[in-house]
Amino acid sequence: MYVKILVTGGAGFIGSNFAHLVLAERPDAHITVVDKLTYAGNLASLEGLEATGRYSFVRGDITDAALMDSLVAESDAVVHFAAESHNDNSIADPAPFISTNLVGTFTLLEAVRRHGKRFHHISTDEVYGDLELDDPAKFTLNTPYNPSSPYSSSKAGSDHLVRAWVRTYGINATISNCSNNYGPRQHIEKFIPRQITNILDGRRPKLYGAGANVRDWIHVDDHNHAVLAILERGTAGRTYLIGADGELDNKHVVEAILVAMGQPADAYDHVNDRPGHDMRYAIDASLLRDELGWRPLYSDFAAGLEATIAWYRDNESWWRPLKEATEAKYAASGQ
Ligand code: NAD
Ligand code: TDX
Repeated sequence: MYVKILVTGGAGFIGSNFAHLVLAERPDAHITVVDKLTYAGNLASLEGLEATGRYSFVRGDITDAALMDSLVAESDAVVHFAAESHNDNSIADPAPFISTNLVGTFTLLEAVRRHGKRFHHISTDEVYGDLELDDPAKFTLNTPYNPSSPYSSSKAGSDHLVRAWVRTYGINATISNCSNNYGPRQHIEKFIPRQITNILDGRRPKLYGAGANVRDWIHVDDHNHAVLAILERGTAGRTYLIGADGELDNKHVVEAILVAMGQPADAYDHVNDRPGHDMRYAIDASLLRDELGWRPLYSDFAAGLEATIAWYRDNESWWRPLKEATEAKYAASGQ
């Protein structure tokens, strides 16, 4: 159990859900969120946490070494979510991905090394590249790193930095590589919330290419319960893969969203494909299940999707200010 937890990137999708979950489920925990509030950060995602009396927010950049040094010094553990997270943005402009994902992670590692604190690094299954559609294999801890995009290569580099700091300096760190998350408070540039808010806004969903690409979907709360289990009970130096056996192709997902929202299943547009688009991701999470006893609570994707649709329907004030700019950016690349 760690009392004072520093959450980097806590105004983003997964980090904000982590802050809500930890403060609800760990009555002794105090969370400090540090976040730069880029286009992806949203203070509205942290509403309600001040009332706990166990939450504070610092606006700051993880590449700011002096700030990270003082925040890490005051904490018992760091859970590092902050990143530039969107593949399409990394293709248009890789520079912030190098700064935040690589230099930012390095900056935190140096502070953790100086102060001897527990560190958990949040990463992605995309570091492994992709699998063929007809391949029965899933990603395991033995799969070689083979990232495809500027985003996934910057995350792969950050994983290597963490492992090197464990081996060379003996820091107390763990890594998790998770598959695609869905749920409330996800930026509407991402696939599922983009399509839900398109339909709510009277626009047609947009499918890249033929839509045969497969993603291994997991609810954000299942991801965060796994992160908490690793933080509290994981073995120092180890990497854990997180996934909930949720493989679906994009065409299936867009059709499921349309049907759940009372539209014809084919009321979507095919748009330009993503350059270098990974075909399939699939996670073997057996270490997490066997060593830590983790199990997903959301085993029914259709039910989790319904709840996510309801959240966007009920929280238009959260996403409405983002919609025009997000769609204008996609329109410029024919997506
Ligand atoms: P997000 O884009 O929603 O949130 C990222 C947050 O980091 C934002 O609040 C942003 O303001 C903040 N940030 C960005 N640059 C910063 C900087 N230099 N200093 C401080 N804060 C900064 O991302 P997300 O989807 O919540 O992803 C969180 C983490 O989980 C990332 O590390 C990502 O690689 C990883 N991940 C995401 C998924 C997914 O499906 N979304 C899956 C696996 C792993
Ligand atoms: O409008 C769209 N239409 C579409 O067909 C969008 C935005 C996406 N797609 C496709 C591309 C992917 O095959 O849907 C799939 C999911 O796309 P994203 O939501 O952009 O996610 P992905 O690129 O798979 O990466 C996500 O999961 C792994 C997160 O954004 C990463 O941060 C995480 O590491």
